[in-house]
Amino acid sequence: PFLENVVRHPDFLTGNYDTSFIDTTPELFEFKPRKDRGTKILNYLGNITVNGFPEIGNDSKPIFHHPRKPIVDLSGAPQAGTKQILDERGADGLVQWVKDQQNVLLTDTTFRDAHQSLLATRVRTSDMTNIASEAAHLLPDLFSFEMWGGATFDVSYRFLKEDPWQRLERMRKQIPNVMFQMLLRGANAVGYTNYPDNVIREFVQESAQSGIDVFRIFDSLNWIKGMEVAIDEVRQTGKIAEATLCYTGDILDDSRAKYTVQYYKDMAKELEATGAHILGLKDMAGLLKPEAAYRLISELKDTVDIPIHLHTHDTSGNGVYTYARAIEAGVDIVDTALGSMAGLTSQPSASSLYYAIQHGERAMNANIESLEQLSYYWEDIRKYYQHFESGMNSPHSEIYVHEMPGGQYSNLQQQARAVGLAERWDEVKDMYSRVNLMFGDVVKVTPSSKVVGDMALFMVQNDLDEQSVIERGDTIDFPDSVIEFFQGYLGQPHGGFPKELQKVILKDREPITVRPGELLEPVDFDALEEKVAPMLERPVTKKDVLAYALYPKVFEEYAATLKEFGDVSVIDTPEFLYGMRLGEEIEVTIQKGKTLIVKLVSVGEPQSDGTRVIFFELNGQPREVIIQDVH
Ligand code: 3PY
Ligand code: ZN
Repeated sequence: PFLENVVRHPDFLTGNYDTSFIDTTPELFEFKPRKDRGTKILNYLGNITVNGFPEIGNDSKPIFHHPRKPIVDLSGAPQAGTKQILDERGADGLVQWVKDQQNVLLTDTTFRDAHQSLLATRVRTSDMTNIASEAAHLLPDLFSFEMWGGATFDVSYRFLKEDPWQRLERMRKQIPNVMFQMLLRGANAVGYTNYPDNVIREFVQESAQSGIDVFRIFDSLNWIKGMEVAIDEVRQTGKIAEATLCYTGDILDDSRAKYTVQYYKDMAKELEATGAHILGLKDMAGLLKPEAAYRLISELKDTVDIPIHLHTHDTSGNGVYTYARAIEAGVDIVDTALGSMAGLTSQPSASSLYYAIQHGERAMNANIESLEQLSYYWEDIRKYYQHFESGMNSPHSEIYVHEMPGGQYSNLQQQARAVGLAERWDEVKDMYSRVNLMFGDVVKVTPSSKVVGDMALFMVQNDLDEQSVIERGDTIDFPDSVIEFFQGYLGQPHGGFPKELQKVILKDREPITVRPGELLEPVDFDALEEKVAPMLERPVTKKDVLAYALYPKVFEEYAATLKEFGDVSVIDTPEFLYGMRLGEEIEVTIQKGKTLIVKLVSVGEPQSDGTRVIFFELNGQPREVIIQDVH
């Protein structure tokens, strides 16, 4: 099919090509869908209708009304924004532009952290692309859209069975005017463990080429060595390196001497010297109290020359107040989410902040009507994902005690449910803070937060406490993530590891103290490509190979689903998660201009071999598929 595409391409036919033809003509890789695409989709729909979505089960399908969308004239290009400034003036020009702004700038996190923190990262690409053009027209004044990275990468393959690179590329086409921002976990990329340097470098290159402009780079232990390779590579792409310090503890609490204002100032200076274009201050759990924000931002503004970008979570309910104080202290950019996707474990609401600072000296440049209109859309979309809500429905000031990142709360809760600890969730939260102290009071953010969470679950499950871990530790097999952490494979914590506990956990394993990337062999991408090729029914791309390098098993399972059901990202979310009702008729657009009309006619009784025949109409023609009923 590739050759067919080449010889039929108009540029090829007219001789208008050179050796870059293949690189500059991506449509050559868009093959005609295989004939059985419709059948694959019917198989998916039949399967979910009979067996339920793996994490939802056979709940009957709720009635969803059509999401409300703002009426926007999409015929012209959206107003130029930060993307054009970056493209025209380069990274340094963009930084200068930020410094010249009097008003506070906003990053909208609705497409990434907001749903990572409220809905276990489950929002699908189609629900984003369905509103992306409107967002580009309505929010041209944003600093950026945070729309990629963090947990969205693996969750996309693992649970949504869709390609995160496609999300990035599709969104980029629809939003040409505002910078795209991603969260990159330093040497852990978008994973939970350190990767070889060449994986980090290639990943940054590929992400930049696919549309990322701002890389928020952090290390889960605030270990600068773990961020250096990523910062260096981002600078080489000409994009923005937002090197980040993670906030933990409480600078105003004298009894907690480990993470002081001086600690953050020293780190900020070092990040600036390492090449940061922007200093990120990442308050992943929402621990930065309003007065602490005023103090810290004021001191950091006096310490570095680069702009400061603050990220918080609203778990305590104090988020807008924290931002208001940070804005008074001179913070340049803050992260907010659209109202209906804001608050609690997510970011503070953009529209609430709008009113809070409306008549102040640094009011934001946003149209409140636009923010509200887009919020209505997400209010409706959020209902699709109700099963993934954490159940938290009021502010939790206990966050100041357990210190759990907003992005982890709903995910850890889901993990606890999966191992039968749903009833003991309060104990898990309490154990989380005790494990933090056992570990020496560490920065908790992915993946170090996952290690703390894994250990907390493990201890509750096995009825262990601090003392029994030490006393009986030599007979206990600790979770792999905990062992790797104490081996130094996530880097070195500030102040080192608690020695006694480290010995108990490692037994006769030797810890490392150097950067793990110095010990890991570079990945052989050609060898991986050969492994990946047979998994796919299309040519392998660098993106597939990178995904496989980061998550071999997850990618393999994704590829298997792709073979069985085709590209399921084209199915609307209600059907994707809940299947179809008897008599229901839906449309599935499998490619531009090609829409399938699918009607569920009947579901047959189970046969002796456990299968059922499902009767559909596909574009008016009767079709049946046979589904194994797993109940
Ligand atoms: C992530 O790493 O995914 C986070 O959001 C951490 O806060
Ligand atoms: Zn966050």
